[in-house]
Amino acid sequence: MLKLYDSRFSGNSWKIRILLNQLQKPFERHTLDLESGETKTNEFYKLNRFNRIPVLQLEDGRTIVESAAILLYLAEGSPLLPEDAYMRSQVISWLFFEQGDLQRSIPLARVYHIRGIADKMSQQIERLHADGYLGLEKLDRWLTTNDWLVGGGYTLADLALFPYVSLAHEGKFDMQRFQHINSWLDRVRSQPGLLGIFDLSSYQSV
Ligand SMILES: N[C@@H](CCC(=O)N[C@@H](CS)C(=O)NCC(=O)O)C(=O)O
Repeated sequence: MLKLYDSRFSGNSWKIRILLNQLQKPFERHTLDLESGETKTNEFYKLNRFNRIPVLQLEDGRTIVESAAILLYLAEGSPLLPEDAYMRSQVISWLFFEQGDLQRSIPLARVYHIRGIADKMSQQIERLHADGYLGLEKLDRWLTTNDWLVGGGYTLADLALFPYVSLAHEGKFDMQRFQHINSWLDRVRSQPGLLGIFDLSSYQSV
């Protein structure tokens, strides 16, 4: 059976659980505690050379690291990842955008607030907000004329951007500014099998 190494609050891991649930693939969930350093061990290094989650371990023991790579692997052959090379490239470009333009700013601002160290980190948070807003503005602009990120319906691109964009308010991003993003988030939330971050997948065995 597939094994997913994740943590409770991780948006990157949430992406993978949504996809596994939507594809109805059973998996074993191994939830690690990041604050106590469970990803920093030599043992965990054998699973992920970057010492972080999420990690997907295949039945034969091989691992896939980086959430975008895991999503692409799992979605292969499903309607969420177009077969047509051009349409597929459009999905992949959003995955790169998520990693390059949203991935540091939103998760870090959120983590500082969740861990109660936002006051101490206020200067860093200001910079993260400035950076994150640039990405969110680009996304909102696209959504003024498009209901979905690629083509006429929900794809892996929407799934990949949904977790951290929907969590941005936890990093005190003012999401009231982005009405097109908010409508898109509602459309994504209404997709079958879209789990909440703390929901348990019905396809999970442990
Ligand atoms: N680019 C990576 C980022 C993964 C990442 O930042 N993981 C975080 C949790 S969401 C983590 O393991 N942090 C612990 C650490 O880096 O020590 C991905 O998309 O999978």
